[in-house]
Amino acid sequence: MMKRALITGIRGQDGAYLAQLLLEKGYDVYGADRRSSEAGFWRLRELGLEKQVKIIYMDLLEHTNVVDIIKKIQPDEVYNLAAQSFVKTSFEQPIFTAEVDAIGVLRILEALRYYRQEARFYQASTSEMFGKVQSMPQDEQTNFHPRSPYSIAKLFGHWVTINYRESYGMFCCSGILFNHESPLRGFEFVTRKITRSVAGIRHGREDRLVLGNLDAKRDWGYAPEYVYAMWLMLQHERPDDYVIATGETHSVREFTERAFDAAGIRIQWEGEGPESKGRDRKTGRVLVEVSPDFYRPAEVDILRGNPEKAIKVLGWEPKTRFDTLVQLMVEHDIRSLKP
Ligand code: NAP
Ligand code: G4F
Repeated sequence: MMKRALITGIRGQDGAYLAQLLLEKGYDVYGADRRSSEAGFWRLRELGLEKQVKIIYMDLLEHTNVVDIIKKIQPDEVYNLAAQSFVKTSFEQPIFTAEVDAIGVLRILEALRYYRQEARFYQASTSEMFGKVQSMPQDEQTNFHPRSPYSIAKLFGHWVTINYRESYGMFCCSGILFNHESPLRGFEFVTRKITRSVAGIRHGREDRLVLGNLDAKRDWGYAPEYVYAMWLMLQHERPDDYVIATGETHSVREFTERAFDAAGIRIQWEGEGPESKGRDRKTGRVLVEVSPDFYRPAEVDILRGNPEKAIKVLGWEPKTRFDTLVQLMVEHDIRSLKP
């Protein structure tokens, strides 16, 4: 019998890659969408999957809607990827973020507890929960210190997932995924903002790139490999929680420099903090500037994960390294912006 999977957040980066993986594996894939404009399906369209995923309407804010869908679909596996996922917005919309990212998880778990307890459940947890990091690198034992309404809401989702596993014996896994990027990444996140801007500058369509904190460091991996880890978690004989990361950390400044390199432009830095500037070494033109508009009220300065447990127990491994990731994103954006 064909396995039936329900993916929430189907319009997002991970939703698209996960749908692709599950379709390749022969699943019947239902994609839950909160229904906005048609244009939002650009990722599924880009992967040629629009007709293969069965789109159903489910908003995590609407309890009866969630219950109804779980009752109707009777999924074997549920991947909860839906979220207000932009950290900066969570400072502006903390209550909405908590409703979706914290209580939304509980709504799905309650629906499963009553109507489909045997389903396997994946919760999209995040390295942001480590926040002001308590040790380096971070693994499944590291204490959390969240620094945004987003990560506080996600921490609730993480613990309630564990609680339903421990209280009701449900097959619930929480994947603590570090940042993962791709040509399907949203344009508001720093990596895609950079690669898209670099491509625009290269084609003469943009003047300069304006960023926030250049010194923040992240452990950046490649999204298609990370959705594979989600699937592996639900195939294992026991439900558990796993850190998924590359084990490397790089600054926003390094990402920017590599991205310009990949477009054949060498950057020379000058100044500190908000006074930082990046100039084209050849022409002296300013290509990168800093604006405090992109700073956050509380920042996560550095993240670096230790994926040893996932490597040992799940047989997962990160393959795409930093330079390759930057290169493939820049090349994609240069191609797609070509006049
Ligand atoms: P994404 O591109 O922002 O996708 C999130 C999706 O959730 C969007 O399609 C959005 O719908 C949907 N959504 C928002 N509110 C909803 C609601 N009330 N009901 C139903 N759907 C709703 O995020 P992503 O990068 O694919 O990440 C997937 C998940 O992993 C998220 O939960 C994120 O927080 C988490 N995560 C991501 C990373 C990363 O580096 N990418 C790392 C760790 C954890 P619309 O399209 O309609 O806005
Ligand atoms: O790309 P970001 O917005 O991602 P952030 O905040 O790390 O969150 C992402 O990864 C999390 C996993 O750790 C996910 F849970 C979450 O859903 C999301 O996918 O920002 C990365 C860093 C930050 O320190 C930010 O301050 O880049 C810094 N930054 C500097 N200039 C900027 C900018 N971020 C953005 N978005 N835009 C800028 O201009």
